[in-house]
Amino acid sequence: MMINPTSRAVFGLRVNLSRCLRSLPRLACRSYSQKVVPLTKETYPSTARNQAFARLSSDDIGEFKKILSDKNVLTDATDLEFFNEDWMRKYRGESKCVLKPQTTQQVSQILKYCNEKKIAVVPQGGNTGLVGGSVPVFDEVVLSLANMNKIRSFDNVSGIFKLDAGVILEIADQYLAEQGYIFPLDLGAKGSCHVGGNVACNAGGLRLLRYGSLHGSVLGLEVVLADGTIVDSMHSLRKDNTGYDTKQLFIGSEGTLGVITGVSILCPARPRFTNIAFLGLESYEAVQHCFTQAKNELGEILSAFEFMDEDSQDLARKFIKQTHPLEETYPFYVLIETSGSNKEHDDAKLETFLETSMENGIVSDGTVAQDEAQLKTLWYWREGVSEASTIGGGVYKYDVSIPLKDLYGLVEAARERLEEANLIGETDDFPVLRVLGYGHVGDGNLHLNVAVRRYTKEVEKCLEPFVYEWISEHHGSISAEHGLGFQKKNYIGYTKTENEIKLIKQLKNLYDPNGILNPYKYV
Ligand code: FAD
Ligand code: 2HG
Ligand code: ZN
Repeated sequence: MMINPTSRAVFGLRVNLSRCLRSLPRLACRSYSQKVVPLTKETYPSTARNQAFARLSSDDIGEFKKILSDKNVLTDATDLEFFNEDWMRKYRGESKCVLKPQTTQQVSQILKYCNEKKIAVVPQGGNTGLVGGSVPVFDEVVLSLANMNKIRSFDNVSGIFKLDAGVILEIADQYLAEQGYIFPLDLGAKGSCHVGGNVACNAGGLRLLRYGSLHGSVLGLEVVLADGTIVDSMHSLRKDNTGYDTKQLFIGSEGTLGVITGVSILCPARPRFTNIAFLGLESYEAVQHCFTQAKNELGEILSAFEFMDEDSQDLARKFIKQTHPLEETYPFYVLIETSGSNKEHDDAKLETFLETSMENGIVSDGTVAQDEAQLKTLWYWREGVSEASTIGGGVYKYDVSIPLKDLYGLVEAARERLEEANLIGETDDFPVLRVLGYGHVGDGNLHLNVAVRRYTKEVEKCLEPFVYEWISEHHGSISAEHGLGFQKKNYIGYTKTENEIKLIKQLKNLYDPNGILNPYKYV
């Protein structure tokens, strides 16, 4: 999108962004060049297999083949690899069977059978989750929603969209774009993750600031319970005050309460004009001032406010291997997106905001996208950090909510602790390569990434429970958007009270008395 040329003068667009556009790597794809990921049961031996769960027999496979066609029951070791291993290459299970149902009825039959036989099941979407929740810990059966990928209906007056849980987020959004609408969630893994997976972990993403949480936009769900019961609440109502709002329980339940097979979601009209500014700032203080000013001056057109520190951009430079949008380096960077319906109005607002922030010294440098391609490129320097963090071979990821004033303090504290322990350095002798901080300032959500050359117990012990204690002391949450999964199952107490945890356990027992759904995770 073009912005008024005068703002270019303010910002001195020094970099020819079109140079950055060549061969950007696709987001959320994985490299299999590294050595084999150790089994989770070996890395975390304190978690024992629940012997109440049955071992899969050839009779069970036969039963599954009666429910599904042969090609949708995977048992070949090579076919199973992707489903057993998580995106970070940190967790690996040893499931012997992946089931790929095509209908809700088939999901129901599978779960009914597994519940009766006490066969543990891991529901899986695009397998892009970042807490080890989407892969088996031991020999659980994987129930992949990948074949449930049909769009069911779209109402272009109300914006209500109904679709199967296995539709890939980007495909859902492309469909809506053709109708002049937008999916109210966007994230770096959009090319691989499923809308059902997004709902299951209550993903936040890059525009929560504008469109709010899935707890608000999801209007209804179709869910299959552990015993095979199909609960159809695919409603089309924005307002419904009858009884408990049970769908909310499944949003963020990470596959522990039921399998989501359908989603009904309210989608807003697609903004017609979008601007992106990518700014360099001297301090975290300046980032906070910039946010306040953006809210005040951009108001209703502000649709994203993201920040990145220099370490995160330095790894992104190494990963993306293109020229950075800003020539100079800065301790912090901010990406601001505006979206609206009146180009002149939006451009004028952004220009005033940029001029004021430069004049009062909050922002030191910046660039604005001039067209759609540059817009994507600037976003890539933010979205690509998640993948860039894996460049050394592994990464410890923490996604936290902390009151804004303390947000970056966690990155500094973690860095200091790793330095004191002599675990971080430029050469291969050190396990830790870099400590990165970035995230959704607009939502008070920090991503602390510790990029490592190898996963080691020494680093993990240095970080955990230290990170969780720090968050708790600063009145934060140990998960802002990625959930608990396997990684944080022992740490929920740092955020939730004893009675809250008791309630969660009671609900789990009620919905899944045999505990077959996604065991060893959550709590
Ligand atoms: P999976 O990874 O397959 O599963 C995630 C969890 O949900 C698991 O516990 C699984 O058992 C359960 N599950 C999956 N499908 C179902 C279902 N149909 N029914 C019941 N349970 C199910 N997250 C954010 O919140 N914001 C971001 O900005 C963001 N950016 C990301 C960027 C990258 C590059 C990557 C790799 C991940 C990112 N994530 C982000 C993590 C994020 O949670 C996921 O990408 C996405 O929401 C998971 O969807 P999925 O289909 O891959 O689910
Ligand atoms: C993001 O905001 C995602 O980019 C992923 O939530 C963060 O990889 C991460 O730690
Ligand atoms: Zn995020």
